[in-house]
Amino acid sequence: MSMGRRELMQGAGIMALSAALPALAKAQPAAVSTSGSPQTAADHTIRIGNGLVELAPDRIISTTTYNGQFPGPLLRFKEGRRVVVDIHNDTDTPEQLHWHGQTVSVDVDGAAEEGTPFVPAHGMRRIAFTPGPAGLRFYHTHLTPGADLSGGQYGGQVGTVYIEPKDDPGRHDREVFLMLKEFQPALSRGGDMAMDFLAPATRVKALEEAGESTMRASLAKGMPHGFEVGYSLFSINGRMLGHGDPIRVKAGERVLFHIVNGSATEIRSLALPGHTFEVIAMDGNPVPTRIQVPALWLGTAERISAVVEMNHPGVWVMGDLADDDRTRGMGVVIEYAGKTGKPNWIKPASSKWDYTRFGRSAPNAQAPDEAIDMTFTKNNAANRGFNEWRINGMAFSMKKMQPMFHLRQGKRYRLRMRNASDDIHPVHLHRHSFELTRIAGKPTAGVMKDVVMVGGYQEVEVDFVADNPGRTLFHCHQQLHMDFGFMALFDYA
Ligand SMILES: [Cu+2]
Repeated sequence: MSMGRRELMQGAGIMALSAALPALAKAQPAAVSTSGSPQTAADHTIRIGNGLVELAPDRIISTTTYNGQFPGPLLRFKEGRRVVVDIHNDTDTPEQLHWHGQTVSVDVDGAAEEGTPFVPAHGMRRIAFTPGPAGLRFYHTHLTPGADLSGGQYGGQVGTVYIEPKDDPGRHDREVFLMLKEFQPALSRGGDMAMDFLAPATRVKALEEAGESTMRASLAKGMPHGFEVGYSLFSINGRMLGHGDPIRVKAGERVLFHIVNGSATEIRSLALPGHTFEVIAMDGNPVPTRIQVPALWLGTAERISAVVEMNHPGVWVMGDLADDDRTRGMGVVIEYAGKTGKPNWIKPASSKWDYTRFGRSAPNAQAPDEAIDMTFTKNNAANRGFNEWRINGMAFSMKKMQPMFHLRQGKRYRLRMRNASDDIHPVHLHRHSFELTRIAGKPTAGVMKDVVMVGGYQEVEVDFVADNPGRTLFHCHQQLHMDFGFMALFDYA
């Protein structure tokens, strides 16, 4: 999936031609559901259906995909230029395709909880929208499979979106897109995910005491630990380490990596021995402070755009810090021109992941109009052996789908999130971007995101402006948490 500048320019030329077509489509309503095909051509066509993913020659899995491939096709949009997308659903299950990180309308966002119509089974929907904001976004299914680990984002319905800015400066030599994704999920009791990489590490005593005593009470009643999900196969761009083409680089090149954590449930890390990452954007949005880091950390659905200066010739493994996951596929080979041999992995010096280092330390001048408090709690093994998750004491009901929070258009809100569990929750707000304002007690400003990891027994504060009317879903992006209660709806008064 790597592309040189010249190929990119050709791609842009094709887009310019196809951009003439939507003029015909403009007379149509924003979205139509139909079992037939519309008369005019769409800019992009996505077909949801079964496909084979060859992770390695002896590791071929059958799963639901976009256009029969994994990852789904890379969709390149131009900021502000309207696109028409046909979504065909060749499966027996009504589907939702979510445009993650884009400020689109409820009608196209792709979340049943907000009221987006389903793409009917064996039917299609044509949607039209104006892409934005610029940068790295992605698209994925938005069903809640619950205990069915063949559904939702456990399968292959994930693809990258790149929205080119109106004025693309293009200072890097080339771009490489990386999709991190596990396959073959299975239920387990208790996980082994890294938990100690977030900084600051400050925990809130009251949250810890509440969470620990609730857990102790549950175990004392004889309850087992709630189910977790683990995986046996790991991949980057649909290939296990050693089974895809290496990324071929030249000494002195500056390569811009666009990395998407397409996992249903896992937090991922990524390092390239002997090199550092200059993080230029998070969740597609340029960061105020570009710093060099030895390793990247991405919660589910987080994205990072980072430049690596290729200044350490050799053949290297770029991969996850977790040895188990990397050796089972979570890596890709970086090969310098003229270098041969077995790819090398060297464990980098340990580092912490601190969102505030990418921000401004000066507090934001804009005070919020209103604050919304949220406390996250875990009800151990309470729902058929699965943990039930609650926001302010409420597990989301898919039957009622009632908004919990009411917004007024134009107001700036501060979400004060308190995590009374020991899990890290990568929480996501649909159709809006938020600004990080406080991470585990440390003030920050200027980092705009749509997913943020809230550490175990920690507090995180983010601000957002209610500037995109309609129902808006907030949820933990860990599929198992989301499906078992960790969702809430905002609506506009
Ligand atoms: Cu969660």
